Amino acid sequence: EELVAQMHDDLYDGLKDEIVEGVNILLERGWGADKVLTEALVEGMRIVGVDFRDGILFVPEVLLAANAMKGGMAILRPLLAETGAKPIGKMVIGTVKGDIHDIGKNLVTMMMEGAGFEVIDLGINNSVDDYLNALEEHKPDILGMSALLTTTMPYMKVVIDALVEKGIREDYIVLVGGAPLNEEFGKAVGADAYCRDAASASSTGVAMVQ
Ligand code: B1M
Repeated sequence: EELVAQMHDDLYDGLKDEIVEGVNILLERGWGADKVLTEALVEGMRIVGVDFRDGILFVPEVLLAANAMKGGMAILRPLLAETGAKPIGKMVIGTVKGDIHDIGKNLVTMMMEGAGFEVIDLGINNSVDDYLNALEEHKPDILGMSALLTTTMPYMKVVIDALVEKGIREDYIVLVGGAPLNEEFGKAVGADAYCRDAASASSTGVAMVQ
């Protein structure tokens, strides 16, 4: 599809208006919201990530790409969340302390909402106290944590250890995710599950609240 290739370029160039337009055109052509998300936006951001890693793109450019991606996600969000059903559970989610990456977390939020969860999104840079306060206030079934940096992912263990220490670890299903994590890490920090992507987060969440 020519338009999808064009959108990868537009995302790379941080062109928000073009991304918004591209998303709308694909939807008009009958594409499902999840297909637009995966093939046009997530794939485009993957390409950006490769060149960021290789020093071809820098933070300002990647910020523009992220901003363009968010413009597209804003259109898809209500479509993905369109279930109309009663909530099947509640989730508190946030990116851990020291980490400001939020695109993946936002996708997880969208997919969880689409699967019928009520989601309380704490945003980025959350301390142990931020998580604890939110758990106390919202009493969710699931706590979700996101980390995109190898330097911030160990903080997930700090949070889980705090839950254990307070004797409330078993009150919640703890799901973790983010590009640098893996199954083994999830086990090592004491999470209930590691989620490779937003789709597996929602299917794991659905399976675990039942
Ligand atoms: Co950052 N950054 N970044 N960055 N950035 C990465 C993560 C990096 C891998 C790039 C690279 O070098 N290749 C690298 C980390 C290296 C490492 O730790 N080993 C990196 C770096 C180094 C940095 C800075 C330190 C750069 C600098 O300042 N020199 C800095 C750190 C800032 C900080 O956090 N303190 C930084 C900054 C930024 C921007 C601000 C420019 C921007 C973020 C904008 C934003 O989020 N609002 C940015 C971006 C965009 C990226 C890349 C290019 C893309 C991340 C992304 O959005 N991916 C990224 C490269 C990469 O990951 N390949 C990179 C798309 C998203 C859909 O995927 O987030 O993986 P992802 O989420 C997936 C799954 O992981 C999973 O589901 C999602 C959807 O399928 N998932 C979960 C995620 N969270 C989950 C939680 C769950 C479940 C599943 O809970 C249940």
